[in-house]
Amino acid sequence: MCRPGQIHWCDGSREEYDRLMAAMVQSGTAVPIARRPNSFLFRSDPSDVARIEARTYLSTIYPEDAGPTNNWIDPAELKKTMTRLYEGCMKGRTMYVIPFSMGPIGSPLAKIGVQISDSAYAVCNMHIMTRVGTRVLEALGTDGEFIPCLHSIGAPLEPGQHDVHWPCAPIEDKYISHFPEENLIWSYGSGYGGNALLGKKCLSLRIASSIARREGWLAEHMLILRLVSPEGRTYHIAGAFPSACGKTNLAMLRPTLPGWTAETIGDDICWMKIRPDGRLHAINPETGFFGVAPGTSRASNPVAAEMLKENAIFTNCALTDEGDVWWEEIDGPVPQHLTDWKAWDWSPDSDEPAAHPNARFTAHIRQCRSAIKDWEDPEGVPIDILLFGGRRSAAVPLVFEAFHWDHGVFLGASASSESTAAILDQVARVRRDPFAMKPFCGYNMGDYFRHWLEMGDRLGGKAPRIFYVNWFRKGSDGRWLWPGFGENCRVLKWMCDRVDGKVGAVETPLGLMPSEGDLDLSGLSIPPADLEELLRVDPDVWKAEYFDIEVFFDQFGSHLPNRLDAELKAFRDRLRRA
Ligand code: OXD
Ligand code: MN
Repeated sequence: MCRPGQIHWCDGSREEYDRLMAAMVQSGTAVPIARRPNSFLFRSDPSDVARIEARTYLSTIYPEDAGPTNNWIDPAELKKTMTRLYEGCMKGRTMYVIPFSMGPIGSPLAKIGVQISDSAYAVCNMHIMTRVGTRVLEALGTDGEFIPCLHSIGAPLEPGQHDVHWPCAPIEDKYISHFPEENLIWSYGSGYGGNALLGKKCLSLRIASSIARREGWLAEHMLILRLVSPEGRTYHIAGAFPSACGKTNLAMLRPTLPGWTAETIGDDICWMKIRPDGRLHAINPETGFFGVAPGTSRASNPVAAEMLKENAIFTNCALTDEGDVWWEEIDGPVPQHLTDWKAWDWSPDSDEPAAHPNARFTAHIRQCRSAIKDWEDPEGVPIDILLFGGRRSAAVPLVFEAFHWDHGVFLGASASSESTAAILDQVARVRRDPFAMKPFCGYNMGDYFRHWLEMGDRLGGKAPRIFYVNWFRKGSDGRWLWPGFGENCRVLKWMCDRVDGKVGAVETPLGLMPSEGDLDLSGLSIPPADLEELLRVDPDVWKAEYFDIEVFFDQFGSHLPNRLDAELKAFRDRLRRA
């Protein structure tokens, strides 16, 4: 169907990576970064800079199975449209066959995929983000199960036709399609990130969440972190936050409290299964980080800054005259001249940022100084604490704990975050992003809530405790009230103390909050008024939130579990009494 010029079976070797990179440097697609050994910059087409939710589809026989938060097209119709696009789409290009494993090869939690792609950029990124190559084929054998992933950038090359530096299809021809009833992924027209690295959002979240529902486990948009107390007690934390809310920074946390340490397990995706000990165990199915570059610095994330010194891929970052990558809020003074992500001259007077706001880095987990040693451990880690949250400049306090599992599911289901508007001074818009899974849930979100409730029933007394956090509350003067980053360990410590029954809590309409003095603020000079505001619950503001949640839940109709409706009513009653 795709009619490629040639076919290349990926063996996953270093030599293969180097050869593909060298060819992309030669063709002008990749720019070597002089200041960072074995690192390369890619500049995408301006139409192809992010995941495109409007062109992402969940194609099930019945629209109800995709639910109101997904774009639905009938599978027969979608396949017909896409088959027409795929006809001859790889003409003049190489078809790469990429066998890959999400999760350690052979782990009871792992899943194998085979991606077919005409993008060498996708192959190199997959090398970093997943386990690629011959050893995966060996594990698959002749009768193993795999998830087929078809990807084309949608830009055939006719003989003699000049190639562009980032070929892709126009927006209206881009399709990122999922057929969960067949465990099948078809992506067409985009070479960027989650649209092209099909192991990530497409397989590990959308398809995996639908498999997980059938098989009784969880595939989540969560970071995974190990926290170790000064006494050597280990806590494992998994946290769901929408994109660009600090998951990578939290995953690479450097605790400021003396004696506490943290280790990184994953920054984006978490697969959790109930193991024979009755607890929820988690693995990170990925092997690398595809992180947002702007905002990353030695101050905000020293671990990431060090991780990116070599062997990294950069996409849509700016370039300095000295031959280094640059992005907004990186360390040091702003250079007087840069080459921006579109390869144009840039100066501090320019109206637009030098790096695209969704510019990315790709780096392997073995380069991450804080990564756990046993990141290949097939058994995963037992989760003690689950976090939900988002970016909210008002209303939502720093931290509160769910009263019980069903309430925790309610907190996840009603989670919200602000997307700061592109236009300055426009009021930030709040969007409900349940479990940070709105763009990634592979089935009806109402059924997803039910699945979470049922997982709680199975876990019983061994269920992790659930907390909600907001690092982003601002004062009336627009200042961040909480220092964030490494100081977030103080909030996590309170959670650990709650798990161990060491501290009490105050009951509020939202949940259980720290009693005065229970948050360890030693060595931190935070004005008492700021702390008060950080933990304030305003019942009037929350009445408006309540109505917003009610409207949001309404769209799920009969798919909304009664138990979640009961939690909503209990919340209303608590607000009435407040
Ligand atoms: C995202 C990502 O957009 O991880 O969530 O890339
Ligand atoms: Mn993500």
